Amino acid sequence: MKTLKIAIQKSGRLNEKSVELLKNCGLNFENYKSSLISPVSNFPLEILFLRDDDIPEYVQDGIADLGIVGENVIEETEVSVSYLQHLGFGKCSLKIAITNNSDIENLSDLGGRSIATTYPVILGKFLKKQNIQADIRTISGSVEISPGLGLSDAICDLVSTGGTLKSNGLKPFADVMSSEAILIGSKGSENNDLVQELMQRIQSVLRAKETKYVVLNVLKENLPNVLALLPGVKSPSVLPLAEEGWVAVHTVIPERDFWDRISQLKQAGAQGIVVMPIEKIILE
Ligand code: PRT
Ligand code: ZN
Repeated sequence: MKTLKIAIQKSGRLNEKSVELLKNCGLNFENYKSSLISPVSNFPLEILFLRDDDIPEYVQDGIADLGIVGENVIEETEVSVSYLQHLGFGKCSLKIAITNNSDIENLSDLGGRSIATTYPVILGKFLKKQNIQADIRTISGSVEISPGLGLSDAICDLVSTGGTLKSNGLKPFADVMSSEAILIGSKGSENNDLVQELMQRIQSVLRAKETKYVVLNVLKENLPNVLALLPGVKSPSVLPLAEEGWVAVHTVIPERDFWDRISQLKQAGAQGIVVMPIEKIILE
């Protein structure tokens, strides 16, 4: 079977999480910082370490079968690739920001103004949709300093914590797109058996991340109230305890409403609650 190639960022914000995800999929490889290609010893896969901007085209052209990159980069490069899986890291949003003392109040006020960005394609489409004619100034970096230097009236840049905007006297004004890291594939790659195997592994790691394993003890008479609060993969397991009248319940609960669920369980009579991380959840 042909060896697959997956392109990930060589260094930068997505590198560490991309490497961690692939390692959690059970793939053995060296995270060489100095080389471009790293072979995986226990799966027919090679890892290409690239600048993130180059990944979409490598995947589009089939030089790499798969890639991990921010959605913002894919949209900006307008490549034709398959979106295979959102990966839940590298989350940020592309926003238009204005100076704290700007007179811009409505989107239409951007008409005739200049906006500095490294995302002219995405911004251009956004403004066109809103029927706004603004002057897009494409620059290659440090977008946030351009209003202060008098180079533009506004900027359009990625924001995660908002700290960079704040420290440059800027405030968010409009959301253009939200983004996270995504697994992309060359067109048709989703039909490849090895790609499917890798995607299943990735999905089992992502599912496990979103879920916690919980063990708790409860008096039999309170069991119905506790069970009413629990989803489980299929359904919770209930096991008798050595102490008469008590049972242990084993289940998984979603990370997102974790703390609410735990306090509800305590109110329903759950005791000795133990919470554990899950490595993988394989459904089929
Ligand atoms: O060297 P290479 O070309 O590979 O990397 P790069 O420098 O172009 O990209 P990199 O590593 O900075 O970002 C890679 C990807 O991470 C981006 O394409 C996004 O998908 C994602 N990402 C998530 C971010 C951010 N969060 C982010 N905050 N990319 C950039 N930023 C920058 C932003 O441009 C601004 O300068 O961080 C600053 C704002 O951050 P806050 O926290 O102050 O709001
Ligand atoms: Zn880049």
